[in-house]
Amino acid sequence: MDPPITSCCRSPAAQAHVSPIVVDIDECAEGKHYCRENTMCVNTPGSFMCICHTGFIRIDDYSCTGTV
Ligand SMILES: [Ca+2]
Repeated sequence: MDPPITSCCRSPAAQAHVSPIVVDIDECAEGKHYCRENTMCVNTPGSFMCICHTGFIRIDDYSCTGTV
């Protein structure tokens, strides 16, 4: 006799529960962001943001300044 198949993940019912997973890179943690001085890198799904520190003025998407 063949032994019983012990696969947990090959039944159609199990596959139906697999949902698409957004593969995101944490650019902040991996140092792949381009945030410059006076900003804080914030990871977002598929991208990242550079947030100005409190009191600093945004120059562009990646940098802020404390002096005008
Ligand atoms: Ca990201």
